[in-house]
Amino acid sequence: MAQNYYQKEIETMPVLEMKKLQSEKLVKQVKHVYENVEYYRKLMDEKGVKPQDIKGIEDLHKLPFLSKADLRDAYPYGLLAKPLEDCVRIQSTSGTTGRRVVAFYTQNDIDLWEDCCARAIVAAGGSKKDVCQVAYGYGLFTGGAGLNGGSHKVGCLTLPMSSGNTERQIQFMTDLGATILCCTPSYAAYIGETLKEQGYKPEDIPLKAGIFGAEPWTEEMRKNIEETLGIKAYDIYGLTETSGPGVAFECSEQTGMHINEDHFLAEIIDPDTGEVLPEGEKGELVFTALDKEAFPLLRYRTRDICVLTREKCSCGRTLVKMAKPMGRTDDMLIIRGVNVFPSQIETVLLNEGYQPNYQIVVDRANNTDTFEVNVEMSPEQFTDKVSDVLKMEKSLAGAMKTMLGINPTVKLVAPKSIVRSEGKAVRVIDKRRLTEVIRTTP
Ligand code: DLL
Repeated sequence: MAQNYYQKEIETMPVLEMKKLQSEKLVKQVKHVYENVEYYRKLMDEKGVKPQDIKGIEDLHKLPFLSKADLRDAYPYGLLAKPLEDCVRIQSTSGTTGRRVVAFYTQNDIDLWEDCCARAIVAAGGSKKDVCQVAYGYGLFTGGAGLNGGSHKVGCLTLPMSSGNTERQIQFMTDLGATILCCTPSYAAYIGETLKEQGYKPEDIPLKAGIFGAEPWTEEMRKNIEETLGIKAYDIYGLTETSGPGVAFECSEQTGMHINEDHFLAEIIDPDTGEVLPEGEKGELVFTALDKEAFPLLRYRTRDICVLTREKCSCGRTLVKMAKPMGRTDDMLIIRGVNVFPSQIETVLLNEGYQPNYQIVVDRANNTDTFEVNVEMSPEQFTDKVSDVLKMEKSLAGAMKTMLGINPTVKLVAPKSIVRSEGKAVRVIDKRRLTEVIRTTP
């Protein structure tokens, strides 16, 4: 297959040249961060490292890590490296408790982010001749905004659908002849199923490619989506903290995602010791954002478990590849594309006067995640009057929706009916089996 690139010089740059570019950018970025962010200055001072100690990427290991806990501590403005008047946008995702992750962007940050998404669209065969249907959520979530921007940069006719309203998605897709679909893999599967129910065969569907990410998905799921929609399905990875989608993207080889390493310097570390692991070993993915101005990240611990490889790729790109994320080192769940932490549920329960005795059950029915939270009533709260229980469940589900952004089915259960564990409480029963479960840190 003939290859197209969005920024050929970067995407096919010889590795040594790329490392030189990364080194130059890193030196500048560390200086920018040290001079403009007190939080980083403190972290670096505590570790006894000054900007002049960082002469290139070989010195990266000297820098302290940054974690989601730091983002929470520094919320909302503590990690800003540019004056607010230079910032033009925020995007946001769930934090571990009540505080969300808020990322800031200058216009330049948005430009570079959109370039990353444009690279992904072109790698999936996109060009200005395409009609690109963006069915990721718009708003605070980065999926809609990122792919929308990338699609504009490529010059596709962009359909800014946002997620949901599947009937309308199908109507626009078929009436306007969408050729590229961007959404979560589970939503793609759901759209596929609905099309099938409506009597569409893969050859009747105008799509040729899909760019799916934001949650784990298996090779079986890829095969299923490809067959139902008659497309080639490409993976895309990113996180709000690093801008959003487009940190890494798949090419036609479909054997891992190329990291846009001119912007994001990747490391794999041992999640327990913090030691940097050699290429090919499995560990926690850590990113340093080399160009981000407003919300820069040095050695940000993603909690995603992954492997990097630099094997030659037939697409001609020299960018290092990451495997599909293989799990998390924390207890974050991704339900219907939304990040959910059990600690958020606990916060809601305590705020609403419940004890933190609960269990989350996640499953998948008709390609859609089901999300149930069983919560124990205390003896004082207990009632067997059905209408009262329904009212309490509704009110609790509403509070959870406000915190999480998605609606759980809340079931109140009798006091002491959730099995007590003698060790760690089993808070989550995830029946979807999308990744292996790796829990290294409590
Ligand atoms: O999910 C950004 C995104 C939007 C990526 C659209 C791709 C497409 P967050 O809400 O901050 O950002 O969630 C980030 O989602 O740390 C991973 O655990 C998970 N994740 C993202 N992409 C993938 C993927 C967006 N392709 C968190 N495969 C990350 C598996 C993914 N997990």
